[in-house]
Amino acid sequence: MVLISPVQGQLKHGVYVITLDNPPVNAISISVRRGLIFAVDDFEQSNAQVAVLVGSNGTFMAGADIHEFGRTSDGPVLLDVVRVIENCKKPIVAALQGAVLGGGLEVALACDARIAHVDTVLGLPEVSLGIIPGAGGTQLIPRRIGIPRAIDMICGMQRLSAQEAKNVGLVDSVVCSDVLEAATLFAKNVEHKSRVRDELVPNEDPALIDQAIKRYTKQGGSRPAIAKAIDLIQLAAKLPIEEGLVLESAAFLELRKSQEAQALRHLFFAEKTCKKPLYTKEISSIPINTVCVIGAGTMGAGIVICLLDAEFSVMLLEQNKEALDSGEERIFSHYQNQVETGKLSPAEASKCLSHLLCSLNWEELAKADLVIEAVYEDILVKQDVFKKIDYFANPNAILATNTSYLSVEKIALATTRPKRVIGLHFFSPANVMKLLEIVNAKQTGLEILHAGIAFGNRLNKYPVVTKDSFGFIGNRIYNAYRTQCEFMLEDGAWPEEVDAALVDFGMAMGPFTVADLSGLDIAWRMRKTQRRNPETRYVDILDTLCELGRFGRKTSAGYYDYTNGKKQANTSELVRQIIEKASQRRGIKRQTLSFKHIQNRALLSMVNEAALLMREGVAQRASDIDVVFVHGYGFPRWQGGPVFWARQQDRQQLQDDIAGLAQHGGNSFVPADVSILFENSP
Ligand code: 3H9
Repeated sequence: MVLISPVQGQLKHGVYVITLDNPPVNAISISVRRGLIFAVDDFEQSNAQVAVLVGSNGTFMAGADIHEFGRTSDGPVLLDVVRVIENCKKPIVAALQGAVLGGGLEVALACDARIAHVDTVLGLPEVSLGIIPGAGGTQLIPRRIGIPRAIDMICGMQRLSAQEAKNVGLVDSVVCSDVLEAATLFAKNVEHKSRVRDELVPNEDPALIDQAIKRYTKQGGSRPAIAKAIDLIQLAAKLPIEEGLVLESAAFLELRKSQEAQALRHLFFAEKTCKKPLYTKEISSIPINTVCVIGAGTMGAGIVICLLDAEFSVMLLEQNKEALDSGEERIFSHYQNQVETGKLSPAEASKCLSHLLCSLNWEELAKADLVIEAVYEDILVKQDVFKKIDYFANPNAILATNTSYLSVEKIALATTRPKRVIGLHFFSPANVMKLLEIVNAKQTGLEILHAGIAFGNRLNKYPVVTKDSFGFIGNRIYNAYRTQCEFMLEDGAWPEEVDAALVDFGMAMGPFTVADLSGLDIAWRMRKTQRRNPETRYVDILDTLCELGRFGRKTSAGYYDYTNGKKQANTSELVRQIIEKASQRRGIKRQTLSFKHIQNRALLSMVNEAALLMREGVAQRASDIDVVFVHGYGFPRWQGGPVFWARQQDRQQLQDDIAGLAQHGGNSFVPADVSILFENSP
């Protein structure tokens, strides 16, 4: 027996079994690469005629070790491992289960055959990390499945089930039994080498190739990794494999060090980190099976849908029948649409809906383990509802408010059990948006906080913990950003210029398009409840628009005008006059602002607020802020989030620029010490 950590080679009944054990997901780190090369060499020298390669921990290999991408390492690269397996004189069979991703799939393709357990997931998700497959993926995959499918798999980051992989020819056999045993049995009948690299790329209809390319290059959305992958996949049909591999390897190394790839890696780890509680204490978990949502508006209905999708038993409760019926209608039509568009089968949709009870009877509340209030955003209304919840709910239930900025503490104090009250801030549409802010109010018990995080994980959302502070993490920073954008209107920019500059940076939408979409009246109402410091620079353009009944898209007029629901590209003469008058009142001589100027001020305002709330302990980790902005506010993923952006700037320059921002913000602007964003890692 030869022991190589973390790769072990062992002769079993005449078959050489290579086992990889690198928990948790068998990432292919440097020691794995060395171990695999050593094991294949040992196999060649052994009496065995065939080998099986298998992973421990219920998984094959989740790909290259992403931690290593930012470091330089000597020693063999993954392509060396692939070549060693391909050039081994004796056949090697891959026994696949769990994750066969990225480099894991490339290693599997280097083997002579692939036997997959039915639970296997195969894919090449590299472009989600701003890179391309770097150990043969772009050259081997098209040889097996053709160019159009290879483009879909690599650029579309498709993850195939074992059966789907078998159907397209990536896998030889699918088993429900022990995959090592099945692969060993299979291996005993394999007599000679059968390398994917020796196959020819099948001839394909050029129209199909063009269509596949268009699917990933439309609307200028083609990121560099996607464009590069498309080139290389097409070259697979034109170049000898060795030439293709050299080009692929060079492109992989180049992309790996790009800022975009660094940003995407940062988010990969930030997204994993936010799912974990920061405290170390062992906390027993509170089971949540039945959830009651109060309020059948857009938000309530969206929350119900995401709960049904996650297989909770759900009650939707309302005070009035009309509202309940319309919420129920919304939920039913969502599932009907899912069936019509083929996203769910009729049986799956019926199964989800069978777990829903809509009721006007508050006594039903007693059955819920978790109650989520999603009513009108008004502290008095919410406090009233919480008094009622407190009366009807089970004493052990967790009580949650979906407020987006109100004090959870004040809401909790309306009950006799503030310890069991938490904020669960969903983002609209709640069944689509992946962010969930978990508001840890002053009295919230640790076990309730823990249950909130576990609940977010079960919903497959990013559960970011935030302190109970006005606007929490997201709306607080967004407010600073939006305020700065309003300053820029007074300073000389039109709404469409600010929007275009920020879309150019990569934001999903500009702030004034967003404001029109969400309704200006909501911000107007909130502003009226806030006490204003006379020293503060206050832009009243939004108030004037609202006084004219221009509430945004829903009234066909806001910052923009809408004709038959279609937004006009430029703001109207009327809106321009309102903006010009606002500039005059402040004595500002309007100036043209460049895209760069607009982008910088908008980003600096976010960074400044991020640093302030880190100091106040509103966010637990700086990387959580990036998760919030990417998943809740349309911040471009490839820019990594406001904190990642800040970390790419020269620290002193950033600090100076923030001091400069004060000149636009008036006396109330608080410049932050940004060092906390650099120190606090992640
Ligand atoms: C690549 O392969 C490039 C090659 O083509 C070329 C090379 C030359 N590396 O998600 P989970 C960690 S690029 C390092 O919570 P799940 C993860 O951080 C790579 N670590 O579990 C977490 O750590 P922690 C292409 C990794 O069961 C822990 O594993 N591959 C890696 O929900 C558990 O993760 C990918 O992009 C990794 N590759 O899902 C695969 N993967 O506990 C990305 C995971 O400390 N990974 N970790 O927070 C995934 O899709 C999911 O993690 C997976 C498991 C499905 C595997």
